[in-house]
Amino acid sequence: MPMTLPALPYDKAALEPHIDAATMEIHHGKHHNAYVTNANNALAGTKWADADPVAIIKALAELPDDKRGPARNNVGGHVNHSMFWQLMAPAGKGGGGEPGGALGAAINATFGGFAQFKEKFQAAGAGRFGSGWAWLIVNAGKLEIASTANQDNPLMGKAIAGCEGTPILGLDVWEHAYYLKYQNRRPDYMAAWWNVVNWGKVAELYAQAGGK
Ligand code: MN3
Repeated sequence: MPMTLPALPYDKAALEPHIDAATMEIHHGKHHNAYVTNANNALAGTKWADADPVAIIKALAELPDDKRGPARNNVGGHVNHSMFWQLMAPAGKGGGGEPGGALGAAINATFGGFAQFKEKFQAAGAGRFGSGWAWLIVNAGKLEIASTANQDNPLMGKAIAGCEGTPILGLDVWEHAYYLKYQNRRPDYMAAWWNVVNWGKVAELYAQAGGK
């Protein structure tokens, strides 16, 4: 089956005031939708047309030369955004707070505490020049913070993305993710975003990724 735009798991206004409804509507309905359309157009008629999007971005090296760039950008964009919506929830209703359990313990052990983790994660987002993503990944069972350019994803591997591992948390730092409400103030957007992070989902991904 070709790729399809997944529905948002909450109303477009549900993340207010941290992420505004107009941004969510355009980000999901226009930007994400364009990645889906462009990905399907690029891969139509190839054996990759009906493949699992995650499998495609893990296998970019195997794609025909003329499909690799479009797939990197557009299947990457589809995978990244499909995950991003799931990683958020309305503040106080699944969003915000601090991670507990094995994930909370691993964050404390790896980064020295939740506050230190947030600081390092935001630094990765602030340090990404232009467009890209900040990530918390599991690499060989260990937590790492990374960032990628454009729609690259750590699952693409080090040679392409500059880092490798399984992402369990990702923050979109493209201007389209925050410009309507925050204009040039990316740090303010990143600081507000913690109020809507769905730590239950992150913990689930941490367990699936073999975090320990
Ligand atoms: Mn985006």
